[in-house]
Amino acid sequence: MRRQPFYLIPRALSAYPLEGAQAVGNLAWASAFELWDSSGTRRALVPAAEALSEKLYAYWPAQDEADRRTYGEVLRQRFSSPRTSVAGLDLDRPRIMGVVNVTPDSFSDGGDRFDSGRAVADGLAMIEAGADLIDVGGESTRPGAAPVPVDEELRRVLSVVKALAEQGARVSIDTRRAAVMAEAAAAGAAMLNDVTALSGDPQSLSVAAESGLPVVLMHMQGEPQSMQAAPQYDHVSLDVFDYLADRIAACEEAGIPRHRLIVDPGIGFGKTLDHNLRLLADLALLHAIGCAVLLGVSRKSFIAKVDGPSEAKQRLPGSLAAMLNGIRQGVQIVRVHDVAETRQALAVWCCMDVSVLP
Ligand code: 7PM
Repeated sequence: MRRQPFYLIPRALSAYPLEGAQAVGNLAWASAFELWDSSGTRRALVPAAEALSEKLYAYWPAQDEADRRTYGEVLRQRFSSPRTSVAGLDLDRPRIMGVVNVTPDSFSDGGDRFDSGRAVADGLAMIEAGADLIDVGGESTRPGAAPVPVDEELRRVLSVVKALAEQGARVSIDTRRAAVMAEAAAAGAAMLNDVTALSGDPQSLSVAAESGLPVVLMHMQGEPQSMQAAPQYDHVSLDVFDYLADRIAACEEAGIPRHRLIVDPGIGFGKTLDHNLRLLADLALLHAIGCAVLLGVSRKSFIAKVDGPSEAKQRLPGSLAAMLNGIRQGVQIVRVHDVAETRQALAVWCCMDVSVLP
């Protein structure tokens, strides 16, 4: 049995409000919804006006009339509630998060000295190229990656976070460790980004609450070392939705208000190709959680599985295509390695939005 009485997956998405369309987040409108019930069965595809009206309840047994009505009202509010700003960034348009990995593949001499000066320079170049945020990570979470000791992770990231923050950059720290979150916040980080959605360290919920910073809660099934062995889901989009909804509830209980939380489906984190493609097709479902949505598809291996073998740096066209699929579904933040190319793709995509044309 699933956790929600029903699920409405937004369909027929557009960048402007057609008659009867329902806002899904603040950057997209849905003119139809696919209805799924709590057993994970697809029930119908209906116009938005019908999906968010009393007619919706015709699809569910009478005995939970009150639950349906309450949940229907909750869903309407969650879809429509304003997504204002995070880390001082107004979410009135898609925002770019540039990735700075301070991990062995970024080591200049391949030894155990990494080049923090180069990491800072890369971050500043990304800001110049149009990044609104810089995500700094010291522990590779690629499939098969071994954990990095905390003090090694701190040694890698703190000087980079501090230097970038001092230059006025909005820095996000990509870590699952409470100690790294606390130190990075003290060094000037403006956002926490946790691939374990604050479940990977017993202290991280309290540290995140204490920090006052916005937090990206990402879905991952299993651990990086083994997550790609045999990913299993009943229905991947509904399962990821339920997990993120549970993590939001845990954060609210720990004193982190919903408006400081951002959700992320975790493409590539314990998912097969089919799971990743289904999540990308159903992304707009996540707006029903009522938080901003972040998407990370940049250079990920699903692109090579779709188009044929390629090195990470040869996956820019696929990265841009998957990123724009997210933008069409109202995603507010995209996590990318290629900032200038992403900025140009977004500029062209957004300028054809009829709501801005004269
Ligand atoms: C496989 C390939 C796994 C690449 C991980 C990666 C995300 C992230 C990373 C993401 C958020 C990489 C990533 N991916 N944080 N950190 N969302 N919030 O880019 O999708 O190397 S690591």
